[in-house]
Amino acid sequence: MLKIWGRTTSSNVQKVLWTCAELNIAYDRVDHGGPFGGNRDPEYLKLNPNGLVPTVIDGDLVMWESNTICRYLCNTRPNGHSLYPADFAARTHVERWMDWQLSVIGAPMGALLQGLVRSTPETRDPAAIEAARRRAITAWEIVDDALASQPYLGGDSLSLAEIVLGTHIYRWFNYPIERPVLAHLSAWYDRIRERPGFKKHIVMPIT
Ligand SMILES: N[C@@H](CCC(=O)N[C@@H](CS)C(=O)NCC(=O)O)C(=O)O
Repeated sequence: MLKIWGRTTSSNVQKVLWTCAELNIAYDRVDHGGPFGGNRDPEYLKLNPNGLVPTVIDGDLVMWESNTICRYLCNTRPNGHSLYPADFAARTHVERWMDWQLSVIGAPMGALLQGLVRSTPETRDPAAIEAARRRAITAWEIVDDALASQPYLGGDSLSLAEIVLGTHIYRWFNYPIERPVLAHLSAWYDRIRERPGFKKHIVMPIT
């Protein structure tokens, strides 16, 4: 059975868990990282030299990097190509948002997490929070535009594009910040948060 190392509150673990939910993949998960610790244990570092979660083991195969893990699951499990198209051209529409999650939206959303959730009144930096909020708005406007003509980022149905952005959009709409009205983005959020996998693995206190 697939083995997943990682706490359920980690955004990168959540992607893997939501993918498993969509594809009905059974797994055995171990709480690890964050308050559970263990990331610097020598035995864990042999599996994942980054000392981060998730790490996923499938038979003899050890994997880290959550987007890679999600792609692997789609490529190897029944119905996986519903989330990650087999057609190479269609696939680019999903892949680009997976790369965009890492290269564009990840940094400002990470800064908001640090500033709004993980700081203390003494360490909070309002200017940094505001800069991150503005950078995030610019990025979410790109998603809003992309959704003007289609219900999902990859086209007509949910894909890994939504799954890797799921935690970010949940946090965006739940942080105590001012947000511009972005109608397509809101409608998309309403669509994806109906998914049982989103309700089970994404909706939870942000820590
Ligand atoms: N690029 C990596 C990033 C992994 C990562 O940063 N994981 C965070 C949690 S979201 C982590 O392990 N933080 C330390 C911890 O949870 O103990 C991936 O996508 O898997």
